[in-house]
Amino acid sequence: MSRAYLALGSNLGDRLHHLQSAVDALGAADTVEVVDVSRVYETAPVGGPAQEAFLNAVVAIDTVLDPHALLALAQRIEHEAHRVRVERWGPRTLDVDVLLYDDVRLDDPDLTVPHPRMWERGFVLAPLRDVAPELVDADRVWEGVHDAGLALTIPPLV
Ligand code: GSY
Repeated sequence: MSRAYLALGSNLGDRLHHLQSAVDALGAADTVEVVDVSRVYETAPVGGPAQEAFLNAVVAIDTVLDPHALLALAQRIEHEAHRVRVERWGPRTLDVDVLLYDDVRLDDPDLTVPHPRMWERGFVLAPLRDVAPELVDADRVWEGVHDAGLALTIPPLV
């Protein structure tokens, strides 16, 4: 069993619903156990065209999937959210990114772990700190990253 952390993001449509659907889909997979979910953060968009604010969160999971199979599951969940992304870095219904997978380091054409830009992104680090406080400096603050006062639910074990 491996511990992995996934970043969720949405800035199109019912953003909280998209994040909760992703958590529920992870919980429904018999290869994944959802261990913890972060608070939900409203975050100013980083990069890309002018666009709406994101909701971001991080999910801690235990899984028997290898990193590539986990990426395939993440992409299936994005697809099932009817992911819309008109342009690169533009608005999207749902992003599910593999951040960390145990201590694995991977640099494959389709998957880099740890996620190559995660350590410079407040919208990733603030929620990651909720579920893995040992990984992120307790004193750090990030401009444009605020607790949205919304909560995600961990699906019950089946
Ligand atoms: O993969 C990340 C998608 N994304 C985001 C995001 O999730 N949150 C914020 N605040 N900005 C972003 N820019 C991109 S691309």
